[in-house]
Order: sequence, then structure tokens, then C-alpha cells
Amino acid sequence: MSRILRLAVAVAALTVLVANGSTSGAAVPPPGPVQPVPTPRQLAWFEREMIAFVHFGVNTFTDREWGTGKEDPAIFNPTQLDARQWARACKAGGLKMIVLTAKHHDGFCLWPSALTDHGVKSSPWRGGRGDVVRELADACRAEGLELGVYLSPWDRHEPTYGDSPKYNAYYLKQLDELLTGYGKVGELWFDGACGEGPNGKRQVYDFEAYWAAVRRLQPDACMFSDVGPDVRWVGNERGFASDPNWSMIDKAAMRLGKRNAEQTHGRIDGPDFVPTEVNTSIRPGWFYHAAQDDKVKSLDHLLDIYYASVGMNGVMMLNIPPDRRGLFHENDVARLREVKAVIDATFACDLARGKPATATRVRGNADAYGPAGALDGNPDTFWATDDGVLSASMEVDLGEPVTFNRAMVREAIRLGQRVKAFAVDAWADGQWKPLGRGQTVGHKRLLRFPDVTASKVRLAIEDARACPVISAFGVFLAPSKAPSAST
Ligand code: FUL
Repeated sequence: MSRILRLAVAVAALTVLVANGSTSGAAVPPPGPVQPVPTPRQLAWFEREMIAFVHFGVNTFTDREWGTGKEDPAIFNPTQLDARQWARACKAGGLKMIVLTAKHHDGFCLWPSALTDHGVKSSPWRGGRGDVVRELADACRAEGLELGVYLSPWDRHEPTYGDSPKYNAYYLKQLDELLTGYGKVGELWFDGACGEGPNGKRQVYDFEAYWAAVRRLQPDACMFSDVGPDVRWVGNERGFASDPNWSMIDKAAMRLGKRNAEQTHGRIDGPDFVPTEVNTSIRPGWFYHAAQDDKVKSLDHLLDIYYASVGMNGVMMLNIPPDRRGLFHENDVARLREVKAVIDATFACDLARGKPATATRVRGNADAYGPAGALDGNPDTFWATDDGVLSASMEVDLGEPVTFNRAMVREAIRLGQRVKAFAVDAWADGQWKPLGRGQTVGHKRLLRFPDVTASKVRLAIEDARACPVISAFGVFLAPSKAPSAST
């Protein structure tokens, strides 16, 4: 056989091998992790995908966004407070956790803190014996949700605020009360806002000590602040992450309480894994204002936010503020149901699931790493290439022309975020038609495009930090009309 012929035979054999994924059993090592990688608590946080924020307190009764700290506790008197109603509404909206403002900047405590009288214990609500944190913790447990806590470091009421060591000790004791008295806490939300104390001095927060206390008392809890340590702010309150969205940052180069250039996009070479939590409110304000009852974000707006947060390698955190009754307003409750109904209807059926597929490159030509691993609905299996192979594509045979308008791509993020550029195309009318492209993928990347009817769909990884490891590729048909949300 001539050299050229031998080469041609070898290439043909390899092509058949790759197309059929026919080598099996060979001990091909899985891809190694690319640092930095997420911690188990960050992986659990990613899986929640959608969580709730609840702003409630004296501002609810003064119609303000920021209290002064001089509010009379007597104004706090919700007439029908029912944390179970909040939890049911969140569950019906697909939200997995509720993060409550146990204390906002006004210093008013929604639990009976032993450290101050400024809180529910000085209010007429439940005769001064009420505890909103307790009621919410119980409601979350009953509905199968997790509890999270927002404890504002900025405190406009507390007299020691501004006397840094004294106030830090006060804050740590409050943290202790919340982290030891209410069972498991899934997330701590640290707001970077900082003002001057009554002595005219600027408070210096001891975040290192706060974070150490959380690790000690609630080791599974994720901590949010502008710069982590576990999850970071996305740099806006409109609910949008943008491409690229690297989960990596350089913590040492970032400053808390300052706007950091890396917040929004992260950085490809960041040494720390700190993904984005995308917080926004269902209404214009964080707190309830009756004048905003008809300004609840539209279904389309909230779906845009979903695609730009969950679908952009982040977690969506949606604030729903209880009203003066202590209930979520009917408009907000209805909207939450609508959002979940559309998301459920859209992603109920993955049209690529289990379909035959080929790939231009497969790690070690081993079955275990073939494209089927991205189509089996199992997050633990994946399609991967050999180390150093940074571009490759997989093609799914849909069997017959099917109509779809959404695509989903996921990386096996536990091995590190890798993809730098990708594209999705469909085989329609005898040619490849581009459906969408992007830079980062991460935990989950969703693409929206007009209806396309195609018999094949292709995912091309065009560039990556290391060999791509794709745990899911799917296509879906979002309903053209919102389904009924009356369950
Ligand atoms: C900000 C606060 O100042 C707002 O009142 C709100 O709590 C928002 C989520 O964070 O920093």
C-alpha cells in the first residue's frame, strides 16, 4: 500500500470510529480540572437557579427605600403577616430560597435581637412577641425552601456605628443570633453600602471576621457581596448578566464597596471562582409602595431577566416585597406563577434528548466521552475532547424536521469554566443556518431565536481555555402563547 493510501485508510477508519464512538473499555482518563473550580457549596448554589429576595421592615410603613434609623418601632404593624403565603408564592414561581432583610440600613430588626430594642420586640405586632425570621424559617421548612439572611452592615440607628471595633462586635453578635437560632441558613447577603456614624466617623467593616463567623457557624452557606467570597454582584440591579460572563475574578485586585470593572464580566484568567448572583426586584422599588402595584414587571420582562441571568451563567435573585398587610400583593403572586408556567412549558421537552450524534473530535475516541454524554440528561456525563483540542463540533440528528426556538448548552462546571466561543447552527432547507453564538457558557447558557424547522442541529465549540467538557446540549420549543398559570 502506498503511504498516501495507508494514510487515507487510517483517516477513514478514524472517521468511522469517531462517528460511531466505537472504542470502548479503553482506560481513557477523564479531563482533569482547570483551576479555579467551584466548591460544593457553589455547585449547590448554581443548582438553585432562581431565588427570592424579600425586603420588608419599617420602610414598608413609611413608603421609603432607605430609612433614617429614627423610625418609631410602633409603625411596624402588619395586619395579616403570613410568611407561609410568601413561601407558597415563591415555590409556585420556581424560587428555591428566600433571603430576608432581617435588618436593613435603618437598623430595625425583624427578629427579637437581644442587642437592641430597635425592632419587632418594641412594635405592637404580635404584642411585641413576634419574630419574622422565625415565621419565615418555619414557612420555608414547611414548603421545602431554603432560608437566606440579609443583615445590613450599614446601620443608621445603632449608636456604636462608626466606632469601628465596637460596632463590628455588635454586628458579629447579631450574626451569631441569626446563624445559631433558626436552623440551616443557605445564604448570607452582605450589602456593601456604608455611611457615616453619629460620631462623624466612617465605619470600617471587618468583613474578614464576619465571613469567618459564617464559615464557622453555617459552613454550607454561600456568602454574597460585591466581590464574594462565594458569589458576586453582577454590577447592576436590572437583572442582566452579559457575555462574556466568567465565573472567575481576581479577589485581591477588587475592592468591596467600589464598582469594579471585573464585576460584570469576570476575567478569563481570574484565580478565584466567584460566580454572579443577579439581583433585581419584581417592582421598581426594593420595598413595597402601593403606588407601584401596577408597575409589577411584565411576564416578558421577567423572562428576559431569566434568560440574561440563569441563561447567562448566573443565578436569578428576584425581590418580592410584602405589603403593609404582611402579604405578597396579588399582582406579584400572579406574575410569579406565570413565569414558572412559561419556563416549565418551554423546557419540558428536550427535542435533542437521546438522539444519535457525531462529533469531529472525541476524547481518546472513547464512548464514554462521545456526544451522547451531552444528550442523555445526566449532568455527570459529558462530551469532551483530548487535552489541547480546543475546538470541535457535535451534530445531532433529530430524525425528522422539528421546530424549535431555544438552545441550551452547559459545561461540566465542576471541572472549571472553559468555553471562550461557541455557535449553534441548524440544518434547514439544505444548508446550515446560524441560530446564535456567544462567548462564555459556564453552568448554563440559553439562546433564543425565531422558530426554525430543522432535521439536524450543531454545536460548535470554537475556542476554549482547555479541552471543552460539555454536559448538556438541548433544543426546545417555547410556546408562542403563555400557558395558563392557574394551578
Ligand atoms: C442596596 C441597598 O442600598 C438597597 O436598599 C437594596 O437593599 C439593594 C438590594 O442593595 O445596596
